[in-house]
Amino acid sequence: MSQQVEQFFENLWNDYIKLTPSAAKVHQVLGQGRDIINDHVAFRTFNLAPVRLETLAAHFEAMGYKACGDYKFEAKRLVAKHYEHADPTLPKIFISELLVEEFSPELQDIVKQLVAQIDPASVTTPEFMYSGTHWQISSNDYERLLEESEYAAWMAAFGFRANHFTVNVNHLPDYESLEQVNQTLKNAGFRLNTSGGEIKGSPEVYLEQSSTLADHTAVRFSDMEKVIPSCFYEFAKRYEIAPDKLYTGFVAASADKIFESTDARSASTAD
Ligand code: OOG
Ligand code: NI
Repeated sequence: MSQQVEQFFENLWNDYIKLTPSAAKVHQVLGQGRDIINDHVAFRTFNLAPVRLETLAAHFEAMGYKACGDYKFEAKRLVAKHYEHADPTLPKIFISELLVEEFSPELQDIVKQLVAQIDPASVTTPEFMYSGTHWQISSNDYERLLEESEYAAWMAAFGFRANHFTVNVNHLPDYESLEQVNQTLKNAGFRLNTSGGEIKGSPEVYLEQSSTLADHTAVRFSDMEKVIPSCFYEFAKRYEIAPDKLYTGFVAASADKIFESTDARSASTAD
């Protein structure tokens, strides 16, 4: 892996753990000081120029990543793609984007005003992927977005950065199953996302996933500070689709529930 790519992922990680202090603790609890291999990193965006999924993906394509899978989330009004690299030590990349035109005129207005404040030149450098917000937003507008789309509200508060990293459980030396990983995390005091069950997916779909509920962090809105859910950590175990060949895709039905890890409301429901 080139030094530039290595530096990119280090900067991305450092930005992520600033908002997600529990991620460092996850590494300590599961890795006991050893290196952790990440299965993937996920990003979010809006389907508006200059920050469309394809534009952001170009940074990864320049690093040698190739587009591999397409996903659609009807209820959340999102689409996503995943990207893979020939170097197996590099994480897969999952990028989703909100279909802004499918929401109310009010949501569209708020989101368009945010995106209009981005300097298009800033999007052309890879640093954009951990540049955060490029705008001011009031707590009222945040609440207004939250009513319609938790995803839109998260984007408005946190902008462009890793939404989560994902521990590759196949590479964790001390764990055979995702249940064991979950139990260790719960014993250490972490709260898991229970939407769709603690474990999403199964060996039959070649992928099992779980995630923590997002940390909470203080965000400065234009009128006040508010403590809201930031980023989370995910855990993925992959199964063979052929001898010695692990499944490398994602599972839309499971991903649909993973999105809810940043939803403060999912902390109190157990469906
Ligand atoms: C992405 C949720 C989906 C996965 O691994 O299926 C996902 C997000 O919350 O932005 O990460
Ligand atoms: Ni994920």
